[in-house]
Formats: sequence, structure tokens, C-alpha cells
Amino acid sequence: MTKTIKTAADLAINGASPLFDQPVHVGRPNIGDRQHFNALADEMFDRHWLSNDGPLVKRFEKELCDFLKVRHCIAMCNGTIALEIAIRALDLRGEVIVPSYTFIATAHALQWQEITPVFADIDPSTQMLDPASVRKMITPRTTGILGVHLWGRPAPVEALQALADNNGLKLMFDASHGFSCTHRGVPLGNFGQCEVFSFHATKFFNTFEGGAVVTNNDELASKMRLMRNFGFVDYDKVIYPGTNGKLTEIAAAMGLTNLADLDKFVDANKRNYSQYRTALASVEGVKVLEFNANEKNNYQYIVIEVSPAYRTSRDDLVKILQAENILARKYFWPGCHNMEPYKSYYPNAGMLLPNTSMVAGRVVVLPTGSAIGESEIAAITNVIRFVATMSSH
Ligand code: T4K
Repeated sequence: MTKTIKTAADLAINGASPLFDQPVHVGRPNIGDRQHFNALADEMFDRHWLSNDGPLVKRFEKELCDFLKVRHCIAMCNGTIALEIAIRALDLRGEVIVPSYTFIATAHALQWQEITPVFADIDPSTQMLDPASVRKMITPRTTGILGVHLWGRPAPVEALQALADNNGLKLMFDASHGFSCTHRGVPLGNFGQCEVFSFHATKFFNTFEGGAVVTNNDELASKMRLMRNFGFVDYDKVIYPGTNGKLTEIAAAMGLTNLADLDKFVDANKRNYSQYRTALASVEGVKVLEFNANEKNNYQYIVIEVSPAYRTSRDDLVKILQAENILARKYFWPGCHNMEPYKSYYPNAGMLLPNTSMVAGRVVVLPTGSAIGESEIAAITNVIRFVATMSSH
């Protein structure tokens, strides 16, 4: 960092040099102890066992079951395949209700299997599926609800479970953001019929690429294990249609390494969250989304909502930040219903999604994680504060 922003002419968007020489990204991976990782990698090379349900994957699954207090964990090559396998194992078909305000993979995992994602609106105060909107979307073709624990905050699990029970629907969750978070003291992973995690590099807890389905249902777990490995039960025996959803041994080594360092990641994220909250508390028109202090949180996403009171638009703020090499993101703008193929299939879906449109138009996700610290956050929040002052003149 080489400059201080005192006037609009100091902003990179107006031709000055950027605040950061190197980009400060949202999504910088949390990386655990390298010696731990290297030792596991050496073990793996010595063993000459690189994939196909190897010993590191088995150890990883066991540690995840203990950590999440679930009966079964089926590790997968990424969160999207894990969603697809869970959806298929639950025998979902016809229509499944999902939020539009989520990463596109939630909707695609259904559409990929010719199941119609039906988009329900969110509650603007929580950004989660609104059960009242979900209820309105139920038709005779609906077979399930796919809730999302967005930003690691729990979806309204009890209300969604009641809706599912009262309408004979299956309920599952996309818990991609929710690793190491609780709802009423229970780890996410224990709700609905199964829950899916993403362990992508950008997630709080990563295995480079990876994911898992966790469930307390024995039958569902065995079905998903078969599906993950082409349906094989023995060397020459296939009893089910399946795909290749396997996690590699090197990815499991990364998982075991990062699992041992989770507390460090949470500490860094929590420190960043407090600093952001304090620094932005007095900025009119900017609200930092809060985590429930009574629950366990991973604090992985610093989400701000930029309302009209900020005067500079959300999009202009993002342009200003990006010009300074602060790679903030407009997740999950413009909502799945505004992306293809959904935009063409359901051109009027937005009429039923006013809260989704409003929230998607206001959110900015800011850089955090163990790769950034106090001075970077001070600089980022100074820009956001400066732009607020500048625009009110
Ligand atoms: N459901 C939900 C709710 C999800 O959020 C996701 C994934 C899924 C399902 C599917 O799970 P996976 O199949 O991915 O396991 C990124 C991630 O690729 C994606 O995993 C994630 N959600 C989504 C929220 O973010 P993009 O398109 O934003 O990726 P990209 O390449 O722009 O990277 C994001 C930022 O991270 C950049 O600023 C660069 C930085 N980065 C990225 C990588 C990979 C690094 O600094 N280092 C890295 O190694 O989707």
C-alpha cells in the first residue's frame, strides 16, 4: 500500500495508482500447516495409492463424521457432483424448490438431471429462503425442497421441515458455506435428509476441490457410496447406475491438514469480521451482515448491503474497489433466475422474487480469510468510508 486517499483524484478510478500493488481477493484459500500436508503426501506416495476410496479418504470421512456428529460422510470430488448425487439418491424429480439467491451450481445440479428448479423468494432480513414463498411454489409436480445455508448462516430448517412433512416432500440442504457452523447448537450437516458441503479452494475449509454429502440415513448413505463409484459393489459387479464422484487421496490429505488448523482459520475470520463491523458501523447506507454470536460460526463471508442511503451505487462502489485492486464480489448477482438457461425458460420468474432482486442488487462480499490482516482491512474500509463522504457532498 503506497497511497492515502484524501480527495477523489487519489482514487485509481480517476487515474491514480491503485491502493494495492497486488490484488486482494475474496476467496483467498485458507491453507493449513505445510509440514503436516507434506507428511501425508509422502505417506501417500510411499503407499502408491492415489484415489479410489484410499486410506486418507477413509480417515478424512471418519474425522468429518466425528467433527460434524453425523453417521455417514461420503466424500466427493466437488460440491456440485455431491449435490447431483444427493439429488439423484433422494429420487427427486419433476420440480424442486430452491432459492434463486445462491451460487448457480445449486440450480444447475437439478437442471442437469432434467429436474425443474422452481425459484422461491428470500426473507430480506436473513437472505434465506422464505417459507411463505416456498409454500406458494408447491405444485402437484413438486418432490422436494433444496434449502441453502447461505454465508454459513442456517436456513429456516424447522419451518422448511414442517412444509416438507405437511406436503410429502423431501428436504435437503446445500451447506456449501456452512462447514463448522451450528444451528441451535447442532452442527449443520444434521438437517433434512442429507446435506452437501463444498470443499472448494475458496471455502472456509478446502481440499483444493472437493465436497461431501453427510447424512444420518443408512440406506441413503449406501446408495450414494455406490453412485460415487459407478455403482460397483465388487470388482466385476455393478448394481446401480453411477458416476465418478471420488475424492483423491491428495485432496483428502489437504482436508486432514486443514481440519487440524480450523481454529486458526476461525480466529482470523472472526478478527476480520469484528474489524469490518467496527470500521463500517457509522457508514450510512452500509450494513454488515451479522453472525449469531450464540452459535458456532466460520465467519467466512463478510457480506455488506449497500442501500440507497449510501448514495454511490453498489455497482460503482464495486468498480471503485476493484480499481484499487480490492477484488470484492457481487455474489450472487443477478440471481439464478436471471442466468441461462433459466432466464429464457422462465422470463417472468423475477415478478415473484422481489426480495431476491433487491438483495442481489445491494450485496458486496469483501475480502477476508487468513491471507489478509488488519492493515489491509483498514485500507479497504477507509475506501468505503471515503466514498460515502465524497458522494454526500
Ligand atoms: N453451492 C453453493 C452455495 C456454492 O457457493 C458453491 C460454490 C457450490 C454449491 C458448488 O461447489 P463446488 O462444486 O465449487 O465445490 C467460486 C467457487 O469456484 C465456487 O466453488 C463457490 N461456490 C463460489 C461462491 O465462488 P467463482 O466463479 O466466483 O470463482 P473465481 O474463480 O472467480 O474465484 C473466486 C475468488 O477466489 C477470486 O477472487 C480469486 C480467488 N481465488 C480462487 C482460487 C480458486 C484464490 O485467491 N485462489 C484460488 O485458488 O466461484
